[in-house]
This record gives sequence, structure tokens and C-alpha cells, in this order.
Amino acid sequence: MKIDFRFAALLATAAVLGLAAPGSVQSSPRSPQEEQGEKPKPQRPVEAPPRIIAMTAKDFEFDPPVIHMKVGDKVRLEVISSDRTHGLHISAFPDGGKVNTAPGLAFIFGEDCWKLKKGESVAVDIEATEPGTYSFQCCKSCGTGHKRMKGQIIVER
Ligand SMILES: [Cu+2]
Repeated sequence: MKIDFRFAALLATAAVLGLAAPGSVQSSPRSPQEEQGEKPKPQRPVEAPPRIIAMTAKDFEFDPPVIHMKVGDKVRLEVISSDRTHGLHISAFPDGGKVNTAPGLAFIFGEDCWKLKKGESVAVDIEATEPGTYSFQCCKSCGTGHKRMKGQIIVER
């Protein structure tokens, strides 16, 4: 009986809220768990990374060319090209690593080559799991300086 009462009270509350702000109730349908007062567990696979680093790609360099992280850090690179299409390839494996070394960088929605169109910001989420130096470079042929367009992510403990 107690539960019935509680549920009725909840319905009454919902009805009042519905009258007060009908739009808000309709636009955010609630799951049955939420209606019974259970706290829903967050289901998002990955939290938003805490640190955002703006990076520019242009003629023929990345700025900044070196990024420092600590093991366990999460970083979001907001990469934007200011002149023409470039690409960004980041190695998940440390420079000089032995064969069969596990990757030390993890990417959310990882791509082998992010395409950087002029003026379009691309978000690259990175989590550092192992110390090391991880090279990145342009991966879209962009002109005479293409081959020297590179940088490093340095991960320390
Ligand atoms: Cu290039």
C-alpha cells in the first residue's frame, strides 16, 4: 500500500509539473527506473576529457608541435587548419618501441588519418596510458613542406 501511495504521489507531482511546464515533461521522457526514484547509472562510455588543447595546422607545421601529457591524462585536441587541407596521424605506439609493444595512447573514435579541412575544427580525444614519445604528422599530401610537418606527444609518469 505504501508503494501505491508513493507512486500516486509521484503521478500527482508529474501532473502538476505537466501543468506548470508541459513542454519540459513531454520533451524529456523518463525511463521507468527514473520514475521509481532509482538513480540511473551513467551509461556514457567516456567522460568528456578535462583538458582542451587548441592546435593549428598550417604551412607546414603543427602549433604547438609538442604536447606534454602524464600517464592517465585525457586531452582533447581541437585541431584546425588555417590554410588548406591537412591530415593528422598520431602514432599510438611510442617511438623506438619494441615489436609487440602495447599501444600507449588510446583514441576515442580513433582514425588513422583525421582529415583537417580548412576552417573546420576536428576534435581528437586522447588518453595516455604508457609513458613515451608518440609522433604525429600530416597524412594528407599538402605541398612542398608536407614531409616535415610533424610533432610529438610526450607522455611522462
Ligand atoms: Cu601534409
